[in-house]
Amino acid sequence: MEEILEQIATLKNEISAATATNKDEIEAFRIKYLGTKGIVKALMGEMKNVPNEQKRAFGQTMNEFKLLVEDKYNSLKESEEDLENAAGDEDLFLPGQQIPVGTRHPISLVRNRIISIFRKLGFAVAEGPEIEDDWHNFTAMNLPEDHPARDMQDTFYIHQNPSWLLRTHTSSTQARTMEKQKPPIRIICPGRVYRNETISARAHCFFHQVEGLYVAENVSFADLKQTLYFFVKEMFGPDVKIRFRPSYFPFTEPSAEMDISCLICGGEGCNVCKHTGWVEILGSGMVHPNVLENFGIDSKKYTGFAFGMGMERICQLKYRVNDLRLYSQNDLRFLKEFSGAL
Ligand code: 2NL
Repeated sequence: MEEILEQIATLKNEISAATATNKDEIEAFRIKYLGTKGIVKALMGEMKNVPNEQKRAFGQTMNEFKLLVEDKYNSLKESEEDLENAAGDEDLFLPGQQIPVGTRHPISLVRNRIISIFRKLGFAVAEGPEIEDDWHNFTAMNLPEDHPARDMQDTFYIHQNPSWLLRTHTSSTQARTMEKQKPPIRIICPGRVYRNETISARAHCFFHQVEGLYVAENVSFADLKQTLYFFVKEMFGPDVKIRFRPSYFPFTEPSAEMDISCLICGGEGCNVCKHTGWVEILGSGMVHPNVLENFGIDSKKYTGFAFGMGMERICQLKYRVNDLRLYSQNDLRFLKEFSGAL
């Protein structure tokens, strides 16, 4: 009897320590302990050799031992099933389904680039409404009602209230800044503007403009030239050349248009520059004293320069887009062309 009890104690330790990593090992455990020729059966068979007065105690020990073996067997089976489920057809470590990411619109690419270039020079970004009143869009910009230059900027009027219109340039946003803020003012205004035009490859009823404004004491035309020269070198590379041609805008005096050397032919002459070696990229000038005075800015004390450019034009030169309509047709073949662009 003593011997068997010792044997059972050893077996108990063995069973507690037992492990199984697959079905075969679990089955081997079952056969070894619970099988018809297994240890539990064999020990039970010892009952006949146990003296009568100890049979009861031995029976109890054997029942406990059998329960222990069965518990262990069940827990081995459970942990194996857990493992199997985790490694089943739901592999949580597989990569997810790829979500296709879009590309940035070329106008957005150009706008972001322009903003980051002017930010280096201390220009803040100002934004304003696309629906404007006559004052901010025209009159305050030195374009009185009967001014012939208004014809060039014919736009769309709001039916219910014709004193509201769709802005023709982002000057209106610069106007709103001058209303609120005293000089020094150094801002750029990117945004969508509208014109009443028949849609073609070279004209559209809306486009995207960036205007810039710098008003402070002693701002000169030299500042204007240096600022814009810095801009085109950052935008188009260090070898680009610039030239200014006299021009006319009601809101600037003097006014000038700026050309850059043709990037396609390097100045040799090609179709893009119409064999002149130069392409126009923006309009600019010194802010007209009337415009400053319209906002209570003393034009004797302060001067300023301003400029305006079409982002579509910059985009056309940078990415060779030759039809304005492409920008708003949402043709994926066109948009995907810009997936690698910066
Ligand atoms: C162009 C030309 C220009 C301005 C815009 C401006 C703004 C204020 C005062 C004076 Cl607040 N001028 N803006 C000046 C010259 C040209 O735009 O070709 N835009 C697409």
